[in-house]
Amino acid sequence: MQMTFMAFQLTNFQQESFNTDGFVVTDRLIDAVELPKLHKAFDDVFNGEFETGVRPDEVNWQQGESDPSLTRQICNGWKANRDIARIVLDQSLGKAIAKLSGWSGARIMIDNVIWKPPATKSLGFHQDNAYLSWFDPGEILTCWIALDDTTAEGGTIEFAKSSHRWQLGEAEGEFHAPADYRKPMRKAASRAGVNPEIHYVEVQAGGGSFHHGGTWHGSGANNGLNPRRALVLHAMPSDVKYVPNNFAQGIGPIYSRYKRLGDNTLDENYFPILWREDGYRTPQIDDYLEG
Ligand SMILES: O=C(O)CCC(=O)C(=O)O
Repeated sequence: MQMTFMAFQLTNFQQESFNTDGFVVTDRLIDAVELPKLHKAFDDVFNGEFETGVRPDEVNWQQGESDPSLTRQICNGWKANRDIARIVLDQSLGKAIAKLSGWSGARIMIDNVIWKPPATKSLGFHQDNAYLSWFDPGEILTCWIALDDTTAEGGTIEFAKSSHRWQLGEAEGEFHAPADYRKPMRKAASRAGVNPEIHYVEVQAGGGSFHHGGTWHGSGANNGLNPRRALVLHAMPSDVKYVPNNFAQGIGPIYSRYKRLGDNTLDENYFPILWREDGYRTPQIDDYLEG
């Protein structure tokens, strides 16, 4: 059974603004009715309660153990919690991502579960594609879904406009709580001879954005009064392959553990295909979502 509940539809206008700016903001990616379940899922995974019994691939923050001044982050929450999985494995989001990027299909690379309570610190600017030299092609396209109303003051995600047209730089700087979260982006802008123009994604809960893997993005401290939670789907082309010689780079050391011996194709158990133009979607996704 297909579990699509929102069926996001991309418009031509959205495609054009994505091509020009390297991102596009949209008012509605998921229905408001989904939000309470997702807020509960966030409570659970940051409390170490993993519905499926599987620990996410990266658990960077846990209640009672971790620094409360940091933005909370977990990667691949979909393996631990089916309410998270229902969103990040959604077919219509996979289709929109493939269309925006011109790929014949899209599969999940990782999700990112991000929770920035009031008074927590920034996340450093980066280009997602700078971390992917162990994949061919090393391309990501990201869907960022706000689970709270977002504001610049509250530390929403921000983009440097048209920065996907600047050169792809080296991965540099801290992701969590850097002293100057925009510094690597400013250096890149200066190399490109550009005065960067920042766009803040200010949307109601359930809205969000898509961004190109070359687009510089990050987010400031939460200086507001409300939490800022976001669920992030990082997708890559359905026919991507491993580049084993580059496993030591970027996030390769974590995700290369899913490589099959003697085979550079990616295993659909760990990187399911969300949508392909020939109609294929990893069939086991829907069994998994039903529990
Ligand atoms: O939510 C944010 O502030 C940034 C998220 C992000 O950069 C990511 O998921 O790669």
